[in-house]
Amino acid sequence: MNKLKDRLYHKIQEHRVRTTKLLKDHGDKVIDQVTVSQLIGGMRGIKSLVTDISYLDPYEGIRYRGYTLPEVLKKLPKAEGAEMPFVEGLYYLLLTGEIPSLEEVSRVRVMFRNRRVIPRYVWQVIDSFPSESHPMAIFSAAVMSLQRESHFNIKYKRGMSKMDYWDSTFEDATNLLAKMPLIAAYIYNKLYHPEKGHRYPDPSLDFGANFAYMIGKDKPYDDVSRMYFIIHADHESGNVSAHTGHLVASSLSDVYYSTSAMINGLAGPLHGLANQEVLRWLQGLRDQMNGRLPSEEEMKKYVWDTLNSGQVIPGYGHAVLRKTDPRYTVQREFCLKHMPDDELFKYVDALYKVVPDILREQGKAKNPWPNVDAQSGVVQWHYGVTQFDFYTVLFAIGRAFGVLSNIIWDRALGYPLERPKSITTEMLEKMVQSEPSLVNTN
Ligand code: CMX
Repeated sequence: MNKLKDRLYHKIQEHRVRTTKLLKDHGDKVIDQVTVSQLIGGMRGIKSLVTDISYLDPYEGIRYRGYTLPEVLKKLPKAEGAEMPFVEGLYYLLLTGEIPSLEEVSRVRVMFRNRRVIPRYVWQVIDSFPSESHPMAIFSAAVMSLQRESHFNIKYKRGMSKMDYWDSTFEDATNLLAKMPLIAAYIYNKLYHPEKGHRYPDPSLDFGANFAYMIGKDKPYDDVSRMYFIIHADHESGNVSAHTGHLVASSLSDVYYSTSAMINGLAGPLHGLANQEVLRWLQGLRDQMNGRLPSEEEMKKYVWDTLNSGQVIPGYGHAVLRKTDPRYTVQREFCLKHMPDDELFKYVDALYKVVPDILREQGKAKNPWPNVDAQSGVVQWHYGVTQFDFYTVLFAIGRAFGVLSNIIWDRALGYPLERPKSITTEMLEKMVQSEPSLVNTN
């Protein structure tokens, strides 16, 4: 067994006892109540999932394994001269809850490097897509096509103990994670730089630096990649992409099916695709201004026009957060250091000054503050990744770390098939009439 897997197994054995005890001693304890508005309103806030990989506090933002993002970025080992840590170290942290040493990260790097081989049929699947296809559709299909490589499926068919599900899931997850940047880079080069062709990975480079190399970007884009993959990795289990991955995997579909489904959920404009929408919306403003920076009044008018036409302001608001997203702040600080004079960055910064007040005045959004997507496209644009429909693919690579770490743990702890109960509107109407306490909105 490799060192990471060894450590993970140790953690799993410790944790199984806790889950078993909770179920055995407290299985009937009530944790939450459900209101009618939650039932009709997308299940907002109902405590109905368990994960130890990350926790999202509405005011503080995300913590991975108890660490805030600034702590994660500070504590995880870095390459010499790098500003951002190795993404491989994040995988170790998400899986085990421990900050790895440089040596432990080196071992994970070798493990990823040895799994970078992509079967030829994956390139053929990508090549068969029309060039106008959205990169998220191509990415999802390419991941899906790898399904025949699943170790979990082979072992399941042969007959495998439930206690061992996590092991082959770990193998599948690690294989897929190692391959995702290569697939994404191939899609990028094919769609946007066909004249340059495919670039093979550089075995000397880490996850983030190799991705930068494969899409032809110089420093500091290696740090941009690392930052991007790390900050997008997880946002606890209820968001659409994480929940989709978990749900699909709960039927014992393998990680290829689950990750492809996760990518499809992320591709919606209310979720990961918002990073592309922000850029599209900002371009609209820039076009109206003929390239000059708008005055505060002009900016306010653009925001109000968007709202009055019934559209949302992309990159603002959140289902859980009630303050500025720390993922926005991490990127903003990177921008202030590396690109303070960037024109788009100035637009985004100017928007930060006007949008929250307008959303408050409109009175609909519960959270008027920016989320991660308000800032991330600007960083990519600055370093020449101007094809904004590609941004969500980058988000998906990062998100796969959290989703796959969760699926490994789901299997380790024997989480069952997910199956909430639904009722009809008529039943609901009858229930609220006969049981007034059910409509208590406290
Ligand atoms: N602009 C305009 N209206 C907004 C808004 C925004 N940025 N954010 C919320 N609202 C509106 C909602 O559309 C809703 O309106 P209705 O009552 O007419 O349906 C109302 O305010 C209440 O919504 P909420 O409870 O504050 O927010 P939700 O939990 O329903 O939705 C989210 C959260 C993110 C979908 C929403 O804020 C939004 O659409 N934001 C813009 C898209 C975006 O940036 N998405 C990315 C989120 C991060 C990510 O997942 O990547």
